[in-house]
Amino acid sequence: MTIVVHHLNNSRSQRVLWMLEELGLPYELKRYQRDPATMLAPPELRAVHPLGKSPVIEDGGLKLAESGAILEYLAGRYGEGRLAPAANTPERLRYTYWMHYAEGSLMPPLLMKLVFKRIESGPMPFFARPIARGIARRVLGTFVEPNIARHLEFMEGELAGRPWFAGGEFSAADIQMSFPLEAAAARGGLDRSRPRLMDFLERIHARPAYRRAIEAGGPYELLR
Ligand SMILES: N[C@@H](CCC(=O)N[C@@H](CS)C(=O)NCC(=O)O)C(=O)O
Repeated sequence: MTIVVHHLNNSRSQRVLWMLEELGLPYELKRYQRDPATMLAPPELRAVHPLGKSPVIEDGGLKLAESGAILEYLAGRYGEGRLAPAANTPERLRYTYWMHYAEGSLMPPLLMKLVFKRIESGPMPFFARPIARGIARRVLGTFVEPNIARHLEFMEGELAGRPWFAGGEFSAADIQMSFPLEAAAARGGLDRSRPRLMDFLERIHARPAYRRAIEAGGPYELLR
C-alpha cells in the first residue's frame, strides 16, 4: 500500500517527504498550494483534517497529522532500526527531546517573529501605523528576538558534543529539527556566528534523500 502525503507547498510536509526518501518508501503526493496573499492553506485541506494544515499522511486505513508524530510513526513502522536510536538509551531520550522541542519550543518564537514582522510592515490605516509598529517592535525586541537568540545559543552548544541532535548517528530527530533551523536561517537571525548549526544545515542539504525530497515536493523557500 502506497503512503499518501497531503503536501502543502513550501511547508513542514517537506520533512515527511525527506523521511520517506531516507527510508526508500514509495509515496503518492496530493498537492495543495498556499494562497499567495495570505500564505494560508487552501480550504480543501480541511476536508482531509479538521485543522486544515499540512502534513497529513494516509497509510492504509490510518490518517495521521502532526509532523513529529508522522516521523515517529514511519520510523517505528518501517524503519527496521533505521533513523531512531534503540529504546532506553541516552540517544533515544535525546531523540524524543528534540522531536518535541522542534515544534513545542523552537517554532513558537519563530512564528511570532513572522507574525510581528508582518504587523510592522503590513498594510493598515495610516493613523494606526505608528502605534502598531511601536507595539510590534517592542514585542520583537524585548521578547521574541532575545528568546530566539537564547535558543540558537543553546542548540549551538548542544552540537558541540555530537554531530547530530540525538548523538553520533543521523536520525529522524534531525529531520524534525531541520524546518525550524531553516526558518531560523531565513528569518530568525541564524548565521555564520553559529558555525555548528550552519554546518548542520549544510550537511543535511547535501544528503541525497533531502535533495530527492525537494525535487518531489517542489520549490522550497521559507518565508522571511
Ligand atoms: N505542529 C504542526 C504544524 C502544522 C502547520 O502549521 N503546518 C503549516 C505548514 S508549515 C500549515 O499547514 N499552514 C497553513 C495554514 O495554517 O493555513 C506540525 O508540525 O505538523
